[in-house]
Amino acid sequence: MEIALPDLRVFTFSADWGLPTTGPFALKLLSWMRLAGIAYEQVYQDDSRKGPLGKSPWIEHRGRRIGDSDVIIRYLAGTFGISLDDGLDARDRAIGDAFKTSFEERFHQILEWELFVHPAGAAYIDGQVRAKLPPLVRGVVAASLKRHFARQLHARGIARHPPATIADLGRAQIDMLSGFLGDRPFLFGERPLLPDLAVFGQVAPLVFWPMQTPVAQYARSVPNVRALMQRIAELSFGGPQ
Ligand SMILES: N[C@@H](CCC(=O)N[C@@H](CS)C(=O)NCC(=O)O)C(=O)O
Repeated sequence: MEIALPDLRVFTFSADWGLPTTGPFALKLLSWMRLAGIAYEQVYQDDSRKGPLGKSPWIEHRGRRIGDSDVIIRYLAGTFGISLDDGLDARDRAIGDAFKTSFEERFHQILEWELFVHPAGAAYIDGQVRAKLPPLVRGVVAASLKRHFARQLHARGIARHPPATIADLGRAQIDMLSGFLGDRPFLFGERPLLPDLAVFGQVAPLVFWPMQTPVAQYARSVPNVRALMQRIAELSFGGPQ
């Protein structure tokens, strides 16, 4: 059953790579809403500074603006009576949460490094800026974006490593995911839970973007990881478009 919520607007980065948004946390949020049967209007906003926390995604609902994908999910679950109880026992729930945090905190840094710092990713971002902005401001915006993310990734830690170490760390997380998943369709069995969607948000962009960056190439080459991304994209959005 779909709950009619015409007044729920979700602000995300634009769509690309066959996905409804390029934003990893927004991708988790959108797929969670789809699977929960929550109707929403998606609004593209590529400037995360406009959000209440200065990060993407955020929502507007009945006059409230709420940032942070997890806070939004709790708010929507509470407001519309959707249970967040995934039926897991305490041990599996802890494992699921560790997966979610590992991918949203560490792997996210690797994703951003491949997207904003690796030459193939940086060329993509440059192309986006060129396509969307008038010639006069392109150069300034591209340079300031690059500076912003280089600083942020240095502060978060990942950019202090040489590229080969970053690629090793990323591949190790993909191996961990693949090893735990084995031949099951989802992390904990027959249906995707929030940890699956969190991992999907962080890994699907690399699997589906066309740039030949090292961790993306590796993630695509691991059959059960690639299949997990395909499966969740299919269930949530009818497949990568
Ligand atoms: N904990 C936040 C993280 C959101 C986040 O880091 N968003 C990134 C995009 S993936 C962002 O807006 N980055 C822009 C910036 O840091 O300037 C959530 O779950 O929504």
